Amino acid sequence: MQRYTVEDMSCGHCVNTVTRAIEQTDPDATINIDLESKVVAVDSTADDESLRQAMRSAGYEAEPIA
Ligand SMILES: [Cu+2]
Repeated sequence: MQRYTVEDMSCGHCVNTVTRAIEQTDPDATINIDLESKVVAVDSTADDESLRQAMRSAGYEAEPIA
């Protein structure tokens, strides 16, 4: 499970965009997004950099939560 803070997520549209970006990288990913805390939790076989790059390409900077 990888967790990220995505500060720029502000509405359901953002959540959908981030979700789609991750699914394009790993269609089998399990994605849990809490808009209130702006936390994206991803259970995926894709590596960290691929996931962050996918979100970055969609316009969202994802900071890993240690
Ligand atoms: Cu939005």
